[in-house]
Amino acid sequence: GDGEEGIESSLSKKLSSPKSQKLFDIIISKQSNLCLSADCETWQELISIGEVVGSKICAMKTHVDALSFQDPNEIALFKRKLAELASEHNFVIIEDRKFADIGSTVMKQLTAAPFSISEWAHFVTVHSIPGPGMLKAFKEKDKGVILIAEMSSVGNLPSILPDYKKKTLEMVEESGNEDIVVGFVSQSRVGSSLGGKGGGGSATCFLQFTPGVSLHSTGDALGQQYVTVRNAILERDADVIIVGRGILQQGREKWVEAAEQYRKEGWEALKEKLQL
Ligand code: 6AU
Repeated sequence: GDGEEGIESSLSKKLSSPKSQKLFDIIISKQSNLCLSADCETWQELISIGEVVGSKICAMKTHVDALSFQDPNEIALFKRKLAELASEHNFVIIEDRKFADIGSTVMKQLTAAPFSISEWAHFVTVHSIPGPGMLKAFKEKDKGVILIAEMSSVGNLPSILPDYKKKTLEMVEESGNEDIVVGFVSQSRVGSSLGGKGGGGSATCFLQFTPGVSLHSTGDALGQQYVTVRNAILERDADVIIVGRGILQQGREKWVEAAEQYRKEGWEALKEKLQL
């Protein structure tokens, strides 16, 4: 509607690709920059939570190889139901596969049965370690790429190594792959900010996806570190917050309530940051 267009045109920055623009449009129209990290034990549970919180999220992130399936028929059913949910509730599916190999191998991992990731995921996460050649595989399959520039866990090498983040950005720009790179998983800004601070008005911007967000915890026993929703968006410059256990661990009866809390806080902070 008119309201949405008003908000979009008030964004003076240009997004990297039609794919990031599509996600941004969903964020504006659903007033949600919440990506649910649906790290469930079974595919049935993942579909249940999608049904319950689908209206509150702009994206759902999966780890398909961490879900229990009894047989290939269940995988086929899962893929169909997930695609139906995404189209019914208008959210993007991100498979968090963290590809990290040469293009030829990545291509097989992206397409091979039974998961056939390229059939149902809109975006996939990818490590920058192998260099720009592998990006062609994702371009060929028309998948949006979210590159890992920095991680949330204690001692992660991307955060420690000098210039890792900068080189990850340069890799995209110098290889001319802006059009398939939707953004970065990061704990701080990579390139120009979509928000008021930093970056020129006409610069191309990537979306920043920030995991390690919780309103209930500061970390786990295996190295995860959390910041609050407002901290992630206003201090670290996240555009999309990725939340898993912060919602999932509230229990089935509280999934909606918890998702609504993260959506509301996230949206308020995003409006503040972007001065919408
Ligand atoms: O909210 P949590 O801690 O339950 O889940 C966080 C989710 C998990 C991780 O695999 C993922 O976010 N993640 C990533 C991603 C998205 O690539 C990067 C990172 O640095 N930290 C992180 O937790 O599914």
